Amino acid sequence: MRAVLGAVSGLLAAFAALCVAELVSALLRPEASPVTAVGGAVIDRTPTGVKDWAIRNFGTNDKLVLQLGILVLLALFALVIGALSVPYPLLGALGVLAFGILGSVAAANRPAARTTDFVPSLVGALAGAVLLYVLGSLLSARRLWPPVVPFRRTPAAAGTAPAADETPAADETPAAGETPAADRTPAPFDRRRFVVLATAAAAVSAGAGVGGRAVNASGNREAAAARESIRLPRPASPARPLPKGVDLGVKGMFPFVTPNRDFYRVDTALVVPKVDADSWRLRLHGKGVRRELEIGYQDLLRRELIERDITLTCVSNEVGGKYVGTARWIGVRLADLLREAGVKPPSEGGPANQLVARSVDGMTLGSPVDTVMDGRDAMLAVGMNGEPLPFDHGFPVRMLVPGLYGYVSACKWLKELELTTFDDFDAYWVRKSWSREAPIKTQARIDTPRPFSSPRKGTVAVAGVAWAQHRGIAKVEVRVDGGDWQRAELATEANKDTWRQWSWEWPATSGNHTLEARATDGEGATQTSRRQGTVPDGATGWHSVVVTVP
Ligand SMILES: Nc1nc2c(c(=O)[nH]1)N[C@H]1C(S)=C(S)[C@@H](COP(=O)(O)O)O[C@H]1N2
Ligand SMILES: [Mo]
Repeated sequence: MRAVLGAVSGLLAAFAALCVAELVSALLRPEASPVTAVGGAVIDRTPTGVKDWAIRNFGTNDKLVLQLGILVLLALFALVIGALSVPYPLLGALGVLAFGILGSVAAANRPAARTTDFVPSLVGALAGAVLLYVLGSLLSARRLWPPVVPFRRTPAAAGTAPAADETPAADETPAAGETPAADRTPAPFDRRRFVVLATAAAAVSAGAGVGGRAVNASGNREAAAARESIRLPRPASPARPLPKGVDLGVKGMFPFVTPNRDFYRVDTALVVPKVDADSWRLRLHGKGVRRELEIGYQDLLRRELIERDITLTCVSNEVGGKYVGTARWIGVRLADLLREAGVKPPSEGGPANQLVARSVDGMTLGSPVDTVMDGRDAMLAVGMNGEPLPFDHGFPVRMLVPGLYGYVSACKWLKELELTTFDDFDAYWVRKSWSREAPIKTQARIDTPRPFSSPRKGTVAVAGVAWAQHRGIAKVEVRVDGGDWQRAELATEANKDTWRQWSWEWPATSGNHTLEARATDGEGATQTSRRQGTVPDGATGWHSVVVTVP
């Protein structure tokens, strides 16, 4: 019974620790809360294979799954140290502290950590440790500390009075005021006191937790209001209006332009950074920079803005996957900024071949300088589909380089650009066994019919999208059950940096059928049939879909 109550006390102590830490981190910095910090540390240390698997299987929910996992482990640990706290209250308290120190160390070692980031976990753990010590002592029917003036000076009591809480022998120490028990049953504990204390602690903790949430929510509301008050200027170089035929309008297809709320999200941020645009600064420096730049958000908006339709793709996108989307972006031409700083690409004799983008959350992404400056619409984007960048997609400023996978180009929450070499610096994902350079691979995806669906006999529209950013799509072919390749109809091309819809009319006959699609890019290269996983530089192979026609 006491062990069970002890375990409950452990849970309560963990809850108290988390709630107090939540409040403290809300006041200091939301990213420094223990679960976020430990989660971030886990993400950074997760083997690439596992991370890639998680991204593929849990999608944007991978972070939720991770945080729930951490909470479950924490709860198990809390149950154990709680049970231990009954004979050994000090041990329980030390257990809570140890966990708090883990959180502190994790928070202090995050890439973009501030010096005070260790505080929330530590303060939370102290609160939890004191609580477990007190509850454990109550359950052990033991004095919290040796009385200053002993109640009685009987020889027996004097011998055991300084009841060292950590010695198990003290278990038999009678509580104050009781006569030493002759039998070996543990002294009764004060149930009422335990219940009152536990309830009060739970209530105070919940209050702290709710308070922390409220502080966070009000911070988020302010950030959202600040973002909503921004008016983006009209771009000097607007996007070409979308030709009528970019959307084939086939049922079951995704729209040509991906709405912001449906745009895939891939990043390592457990707490989305809420950057204040007014105080945001971008620093540009490094090898071959003749004039270092430091500019603010309004400086960027005052520059000549370009508007472009660009399809972004994640290297973790499996064949047939959904980590790809198209948006109309507004931003500043990156090459102009680099030229202003006196940067020359290696092809013109410049010393730096890698442009490293650094985010406010400590992420680093490296792009080839030659690619960024070869005339394509590489940009520092401020707008996405007619609004300032959403927080999830990098507000206030992110980088985009058409034709490169996101992990080597699309830094969100950007704060620094550094010119260096690939020999001198490995960016975050490169250290995790992804390739240094990663142009997007040509892919065709079948969006309709859906896998394992049962389309009706007769004419069935087989349709989807294909992409080969900056090379363009020249041809898409479909085949049924390994037969001859059939040329699909292509939608009008918006530009060669965007995906292109395609469709083919299939005279479907009864039975099980395998549909396959392959694309040929604007340079005449047809995508390979060789199946390769996403690591190290993007998946290859033909997308295939199996259907049953009744
Ligand atoms: N700061 C930061 N920027 C980042 C990432 C990240 O983890 N942190 N992930 C990159 C990856 S892998 C991709 S595919 C794109 C995804 O951009 P999106 O979430 O806006 O679709 O952002 C890139 N930029
Ligand atoms: Mo990615």
